Amino acid sequence: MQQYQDLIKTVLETGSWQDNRTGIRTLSVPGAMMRFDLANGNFPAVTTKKLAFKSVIGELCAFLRASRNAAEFRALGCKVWDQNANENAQWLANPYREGEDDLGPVYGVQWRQWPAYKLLDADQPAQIADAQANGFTLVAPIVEDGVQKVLLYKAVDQLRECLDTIMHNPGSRRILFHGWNPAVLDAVALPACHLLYQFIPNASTREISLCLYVRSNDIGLGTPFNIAEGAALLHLVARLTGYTPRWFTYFIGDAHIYENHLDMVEEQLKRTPFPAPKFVISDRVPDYAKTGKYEPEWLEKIEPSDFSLEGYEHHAPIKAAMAV
Ligand code: THF
Repeated sequence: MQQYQDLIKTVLETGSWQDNRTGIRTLSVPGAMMRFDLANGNFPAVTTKKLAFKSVIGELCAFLRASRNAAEFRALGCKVWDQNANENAQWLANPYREGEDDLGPVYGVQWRQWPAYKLLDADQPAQIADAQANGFTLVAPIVEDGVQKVLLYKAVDQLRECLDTIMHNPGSRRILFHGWNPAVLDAVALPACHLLYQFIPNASTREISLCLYVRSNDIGLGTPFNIAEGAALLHLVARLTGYTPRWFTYFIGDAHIYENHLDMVEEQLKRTPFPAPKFVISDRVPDYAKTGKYEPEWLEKIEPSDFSLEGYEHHAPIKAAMAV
């Protein structure tokens, strides 16, 4: 993955020191982009150290199941949420934290169950009926400034709606889901870092691409993880909708290297990247291109063992501490 090497170089050569919430300063660059071609099963795994692939896939499975609890991430093979759940003093004191291992309504909850409310005038029956036809349920009547209103609620499965649109309206340029919900920022262990996912299918080439925006990215630890996760998600969505994964474009807002990761990234620059491995999804997972049967419920049914890498050549693992 030459592009990861280039990103490290750019930050080392042009970055500025910055203070942040963690107390460990970073070398930061405002704005970066990488673009990976996933044709032929190519998978953008970092090779200049060992990628914790099982952990990446465990995290993705937990997100797909709308998990908000670090114990569930651990059960799926991913330990990287333990510290954010149980070691951040601010979060420990947050009244929204529901006990040991709770993370609040993070990523997957927003992907699969974004809480949506409508407050409609009671004398607008057509609006109320339309909302109900679209899955909103009546929560309560409310009087606001002397006007009778009704409050309606729906948990929006943004990701499922993306798949439905890929199936039924692939020319849409609105096939996206968002992790940044301003209404819950006060109630999560960590506001979403990778937060905007846009799928771009092409009905004539039968290829599907993904643009991902990450507001803040820890290049030493988070970037390899999040690149792999986005690519795995694109492969899965492609499988379930009958497309071939193609371009994965990865945009970063604040791209930074923590001061205590400098030795690690400098060591990685001395290493020569290996060719990309192939990504394999088990035969258990239906391939729409072969079955012609649309089965989006596999988003939740997927197990970590359904994903693997073939021919993954990499340099020795490097351990590094996560800033909390
Ligand atoms: N906080 C910080 N400081 N950096 C991040 O990248 C980050 N995340 C998530 C939330 N908070 C963050 C957590 N994701 C690792 C990987 C991803 C993380 C956090 C930590 C990590 O330590 N990776 C090691 C070992 C992983 C393992 O063995 O399971 C690695 O070598 O990759 C950004 O999403």
